[in-house]
Amino acid sequence: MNRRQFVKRAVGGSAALLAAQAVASNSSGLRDFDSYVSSKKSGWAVEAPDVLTPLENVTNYNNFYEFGMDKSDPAQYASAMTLDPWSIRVSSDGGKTVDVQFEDLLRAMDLEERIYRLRCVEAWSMVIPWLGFPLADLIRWLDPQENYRFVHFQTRYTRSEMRGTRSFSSVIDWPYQEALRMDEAMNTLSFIAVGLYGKSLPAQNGAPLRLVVPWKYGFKSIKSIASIHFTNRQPETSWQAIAPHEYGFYANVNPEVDHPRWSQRYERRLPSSLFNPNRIPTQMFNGYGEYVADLYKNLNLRRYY
Ligand SMILES: Nc1nc2c(c(=O)[nH]1)N[C@H]1C(S)=C(S)[C@@H](COP(=O)(O)O)O[C@H]1N2
Ligand SMILES: [Mo]
Repeated sequence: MNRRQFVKRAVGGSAALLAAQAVASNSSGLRDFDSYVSSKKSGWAVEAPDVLTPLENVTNYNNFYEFGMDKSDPAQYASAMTLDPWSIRVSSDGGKTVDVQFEDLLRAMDLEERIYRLRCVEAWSMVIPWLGFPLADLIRWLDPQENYRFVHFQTRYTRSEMRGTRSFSSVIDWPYQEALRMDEAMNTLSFIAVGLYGKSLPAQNGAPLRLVVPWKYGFKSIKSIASIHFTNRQPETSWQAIAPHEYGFYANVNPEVDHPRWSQRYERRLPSSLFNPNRIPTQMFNGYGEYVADLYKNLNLRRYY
């Protein structure tokens, strides 16, 4: 199937999307109205319930430094990226290297929709209906021959198409890279998105495929993946390499551990404005502790932020 057809097949027109919105609006019933009222009493302007962030915000307020550092740069410039053909180089310590075509990978996966909160380390957040498949399914399909401890991802790096990588103010040693411990990668929440809002991924959101790790700060959710490497050594990750005292390898959302330059206790749920800041309390593990807290039961989360 070509890329535009696959989404239609996967979600059966817009029915699945409507169902997804129903799920989201169910959670904005009485309970959230109560929290809205109590938040007013405690002095907050507005407390936003988990409703889907409008497509407009999801696709126009982005971090994708390959295309520039302003939030509007990716929407303006990411379409310069050649998406077709797209292959992913898959390798492992001591193993062989293969190039997988995106279409072949897609054909092998069953697509599903997942609505996740996305919490950026900069303290804004969104709620996004992704389309994709569990990272665990992809790893099983790729079939690394040993039990490696980490999986390492790199973003496509085409300097000629990525104006942000040519900029003098760019701080990242390209390509952008991220990694997960293997048990994190195999967790049921770790997801590879190939679409959002029922359509294939817009370039600015990391087309044609990107990671989504909803209990970690957004920078772990690496976009436009061009390579996957299985390894036993903890890989270097882009933000940790730039400022290790500010950004850790784990990067679990944690209201108790502040960024050295700002608090992580609250977040701005988009869309927000000066008069309607939508400031809400940040939840431990971004609210996904039930699924992921076990992964860290032997880890000091202050030390391993
Ligand atoms: N390759 C790459 N991936 C990236 C980034 C980036 O600059 N380059 N930014 C990260 C950050 S900081 C966030 S918050 C999310 C934003 O995803 P979104 O723009 O789809 O909301 O992408 C992450 N993935
Ligand atoms: Mo981020």
